[in-house]
Amino acid sequence: MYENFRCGFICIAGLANAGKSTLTNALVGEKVSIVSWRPQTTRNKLLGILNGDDYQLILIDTPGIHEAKNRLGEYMMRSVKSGMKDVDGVLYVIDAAKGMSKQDYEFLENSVAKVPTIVALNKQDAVTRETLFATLEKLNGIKGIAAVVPISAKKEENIAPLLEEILKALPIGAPLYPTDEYTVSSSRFMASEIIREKALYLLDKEVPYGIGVSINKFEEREGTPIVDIDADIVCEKQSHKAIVIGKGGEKLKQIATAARKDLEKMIGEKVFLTLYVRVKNEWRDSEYIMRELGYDIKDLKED
Ligand SMILES: Nc1nc2c(ncn2[C@@H]2O[C@H](COP(=O)(O)OP(=O)(O)OP(=O)(O)O)[C@@H](O)[C@H]2O)c(=O)[nH]1
Ligand SMILES: [Mg+2]
Repeated sequence: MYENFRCGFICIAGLANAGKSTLTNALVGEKVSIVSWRPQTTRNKLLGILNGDDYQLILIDTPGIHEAKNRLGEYMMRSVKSGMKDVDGVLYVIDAAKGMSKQDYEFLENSVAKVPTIVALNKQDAVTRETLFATLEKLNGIKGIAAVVPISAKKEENIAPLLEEILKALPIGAPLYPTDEYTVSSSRFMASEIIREKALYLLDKEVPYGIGVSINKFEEREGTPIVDIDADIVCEKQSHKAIVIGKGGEKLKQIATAARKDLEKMIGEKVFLTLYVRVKNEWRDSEYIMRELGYDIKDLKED
């Protein structure tokens, strides 16, 4: 039944803020990963599944490559490594506005030697043709790249030709996930990510980087189309707590209102969202609290 069917895993990698999650969502056609203008938005590897008539493309969105400064950063970099394990191909995303860096070269040299590697030169909408061509030229100098496709993930430009190149890397095989699903993330996890996304947008300076979210309650009220969600916004310092709450609770209210709207869209029911703010000192260096916040810390220990 599946003789001509293709199915495989493609890891999406690149520097922080390159547009990996925006591209994941554009390819899947659904919001699988949260997006923000801040680097280090994605903290876990996440699956996005695109089901076609004769293929199932399983995308692994990963955290942006950066120099880890704490245990959370180390965990994120381990997630990239683990996301690259046993994949059928790599989709490497470069921000055309930033051009090629030493880290991009290093990653690509290493990747092309191992698996089919496709490059998405992203944010073509934000640069001149000259800038775009200069980077394309540099990429041409790297031997072994399967394809380079200039795109705009945000404006959904050139996504179809990119998809065509990606599908070439998939082996013949039956689907590995149900063909009517686009993610395997739980609703609880998605809810925590949506709340974190709003915190990333609405908080300033270093505060949003130290935010974690844990869902304490996610329950449908019996006999009603209403879902109650209680969540903790965890921050790193006592002084941050006051900032997250804001004057007269205004900031927390803004975060809750924005998150509730997205949660209602995701769940398709009315949501009552209650947010609490808690301080867990320097939690980004505590494996214990990271585990409490749902980070699958065993990734940190794997090699
Ligand atoms: N102009 C422009 N901006 C884009 C494009 N794609 C993504 N962005 C923006 O770039 C920023 C980062 O996007 P993300 O998708 O979160 O980037 P990421 O690579 O997943 O980032 P990390 O998870 O932090 O590594 C956001 O502000 C996006 O709106 C694009 O094609 N054009
Ligand atoms: Mg991301």
